[in-house]
Amino acid sequence: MFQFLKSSYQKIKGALAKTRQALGARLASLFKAPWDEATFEHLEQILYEADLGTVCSAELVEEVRLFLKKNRDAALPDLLAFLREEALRRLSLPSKVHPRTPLQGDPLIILVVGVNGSGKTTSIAKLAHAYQKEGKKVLVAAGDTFRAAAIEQLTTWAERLGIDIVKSAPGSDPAAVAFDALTAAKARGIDVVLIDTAGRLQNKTDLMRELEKVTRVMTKVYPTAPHETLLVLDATTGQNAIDQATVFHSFTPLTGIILAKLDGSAKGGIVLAIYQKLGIPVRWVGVGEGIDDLMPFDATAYADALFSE
Ligand SMILES: Nc1nc2c(ncn2[C@@H]2O[C@H](COP(=O)(O)OP(=O)(O)OP(=O)(O)O)[C@@H](O)[C@H]2O)c(=O)[nH]1
Ligand SMILES: [Mg+2]
Repeated sequence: MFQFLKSSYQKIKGALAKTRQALGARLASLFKAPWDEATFEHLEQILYEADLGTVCSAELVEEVRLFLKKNRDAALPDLLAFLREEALRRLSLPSKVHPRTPLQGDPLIILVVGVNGSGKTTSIAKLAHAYQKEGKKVLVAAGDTFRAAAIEQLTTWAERLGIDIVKSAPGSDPAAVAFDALTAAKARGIDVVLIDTAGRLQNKTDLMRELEKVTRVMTKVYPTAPHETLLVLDATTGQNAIDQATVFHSFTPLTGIILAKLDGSAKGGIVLAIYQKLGIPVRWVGVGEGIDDLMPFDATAYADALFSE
């Protein structure tokens, strides 16, 4: 797997700084007076506003209630430690989705989907770079045939990284591009194929159906493809991210999430909300616009970064 950079923990911590600051200061304010019913309501509101979702926020409040009953002298550091443990416990529950393993000798094929502007193309470039650093031969496919600029954007990244790209004319069928990319991967002995797609709103059914076709066509070249379907979510989106994940998952079964733009968000709690609701893990987090600003998701680092002073 990937070599964990020593700085990765610091980067995640940095990216969650806004969420942590918002949470930490507000959680501290709960200890200004003895806890009563209003304090618990306030706690629920704080968790909800960090995007932990209604169910997760309400459950955590009940757990904190029990914790404080048993630990009457608990102070802020104790509450934070408890919430950290609880977040980690939730993220350690078994995932409901499973990436497929490529057959012996086949490349790893990753389809990347998401709404407009969520960070798909940038995340593909970052992922390509990460795999490249592992010594893998990477090919990207410009499956966003919707706009000429989208093809150019991926071409620029491919040139900069010195990796193969398969593309077609603007307006052509994205399924055909995916098919060509897999055929090229087979011929060229590629290790990892990353397929970009056009941004689409989850309520546009025909565009969602197009994704079904893209995945169907892939199986003609590699029966087990795609091995991974990653949904890119913009961490600043809020609770609509849950709806996006639900609908995309129903059209193209997801194996994981790339949470982009965590650096600009005070709503890092969405990771917990999505895992609670759908059991789909965040696999990568985007922490900036640079090529190295993508980190493998680490639940311990995340829980630590979310709930600390
Ligand atoms: N700060 C920050 N910016 C990011 C991150 N990921 C992507 N971006 C920026 O978000 C903007 C949109 O990124 P794209 O990768 O083009 O998004 P996309 O999903 O491919 O967009 P469409 O193809 O138009 O649907 C760009 O300006 C990126 O630099 C991130 O992790 N952090
Ligand atoms: Mg794009």
